[in-house]
Amino acid sequence: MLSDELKKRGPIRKIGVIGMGYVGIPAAALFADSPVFENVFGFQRDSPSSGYKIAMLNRGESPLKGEEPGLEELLQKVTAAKKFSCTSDFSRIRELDAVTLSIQTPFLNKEDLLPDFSALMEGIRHVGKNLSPGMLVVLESTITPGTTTGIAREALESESGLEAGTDFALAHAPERVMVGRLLRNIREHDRIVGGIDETSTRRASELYSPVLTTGKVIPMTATAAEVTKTAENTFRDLQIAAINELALYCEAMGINVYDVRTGIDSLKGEGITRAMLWPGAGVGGHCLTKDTYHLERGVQVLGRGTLDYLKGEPSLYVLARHINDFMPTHMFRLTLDALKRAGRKPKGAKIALLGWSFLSNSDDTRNTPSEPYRDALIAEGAQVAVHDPYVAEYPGVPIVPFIEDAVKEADAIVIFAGHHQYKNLDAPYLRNLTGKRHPVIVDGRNMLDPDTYIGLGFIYKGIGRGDKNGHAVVD
Ligand code: SAJ
Repeated sequence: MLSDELKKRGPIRKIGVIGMGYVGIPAAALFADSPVFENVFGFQRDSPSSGYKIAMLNRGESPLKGEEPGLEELLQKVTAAKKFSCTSDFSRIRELDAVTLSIQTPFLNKEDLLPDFSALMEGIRHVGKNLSPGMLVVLESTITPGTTTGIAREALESESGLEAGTDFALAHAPERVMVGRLLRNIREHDRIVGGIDETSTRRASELYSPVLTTGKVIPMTATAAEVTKTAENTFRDLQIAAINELALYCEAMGINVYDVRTGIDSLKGEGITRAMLWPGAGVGGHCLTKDTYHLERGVQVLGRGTLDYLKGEPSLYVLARHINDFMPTHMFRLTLDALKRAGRKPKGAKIALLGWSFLSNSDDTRNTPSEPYRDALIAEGAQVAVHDPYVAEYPGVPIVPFIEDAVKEADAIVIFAGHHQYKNLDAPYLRNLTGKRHPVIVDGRNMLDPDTYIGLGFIYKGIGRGDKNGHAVVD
């Protein structure tokens, strides 16, 4: 019986975290900082691309890019106290009471949207080979519903010869961290903890409770935890798609979507919420662009054909993905319409693309919506100069350091990211830089005041600005 094995083993004292990335590192540091636990190993493959992290972490230095408040100090503290060390020797897993896996699960490619679990399965096999009775295994990676009780459980059992739920505890506790707030998120967010059985859920709760400050453990089954994680991002993507579609409607009806948003949002009262998000040039990142497809695969695999749904209709959530992925195309069409009004064809035109990262005031470029937009313009023979104050480089895409380098002689200026710097651009200065009587300006993130630009002779287009997009050109 698992409860007997856990009783024999006693409370969790020694922990392992596999995958020293932006999820594993803060998790390991927080476990190590808890007086409840005795020792934490961070496991990192000594691979050419990330083996360097091992030495860095053992010096108490964080290999993560960008600001992570408190992380470096915490790593210094726990390494100095010899409560945390990093190793590539996976055989040391056998010394542990609990091990978590925070290994990335990217999609193989954008087309078939099949997740690449190879790195995660390699980590799982390492655990299986070193598993002993009474241990707890927790998957933190974002995974397709059905993975914990499916391929993960099977791999652990076949590698170890032990049985999940009888000899060892197995659970899924999805990460909910945002870069820039890693430690705070782990301490303050509620933690979904889903075991393959009650005993596993309880054991996993013992592991996470000590690191939570304001957050609480929310227990459920492993599969419910997998669905919670993927669906919480699916719903955010859906909310964004809902207001993106409304923005397109408002453009077609000649009204300002932001007036409508303010109006709808004014409906207040107990339990009344419309959770209106913001329309924009598209949805990027590695969460919202993927998690819907994890959820969809989950219901196909686990649902085993028992799903009762509208015959022949696409999933609402996949349709939401398609609407959000349409927004860069809409930006492309707005640009071409405006160029046409300026008497220009895209061929040979110069476009200043402002914003390459997928998120405002961030350097994160994963799945940026700016990329399909740039590709479409280049296919039309336009020249695209990309500027982004946070992004220094991107494979195959030259990024100019100064906005002037992008805007000089440009036929169109197009805003894709809501970076602070783009909030108060100097319109007359920009117009002079273009050297055009009627330069185009396309605002993908509601950063600009349309009348300022229209009054200067710009040809303006804005997402959701049906009230301005057909404006008369001012000479
Ligand atoms: N976006 C919009 N309109 C909005 C909000 C976002 O177009 O109203 C776009 C952004 O420009 C970006 C994309 O959507 O291109 C994603 O933005 P995001 O704010 O959702 O940021 P992410 O992708 O980093 O999402 C993360 C997720 N966190 C985790 O997975 C742990 C998500 O669950 C969080 O809700 C989100 O951060 C957050 O709220 O900050």
